[in-house]
Amino acid sequence: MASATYTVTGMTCGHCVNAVKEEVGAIDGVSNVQVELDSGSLTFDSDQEIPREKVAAAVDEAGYTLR
Ligand SMILES: [Cu+2]
Repeated sequence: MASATYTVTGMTCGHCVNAVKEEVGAIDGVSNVQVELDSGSLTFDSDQEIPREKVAAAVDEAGYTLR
């Protein structure tokens, strides 16, 4: 089990948080996605290391940017 922490920029409300949670949670092997609106903090667990590009693509898909 691996866990990862990133920072997401561009989120302004609870809908943004949910959109990021949904897209990142859809990555194969990812669980327990936590997103904090104020800090932009994104954390999740995964059964194996998830490449940063994959996380960035999911966040981008939601409409936000991985810093
Ligand atoms: Cu929003």
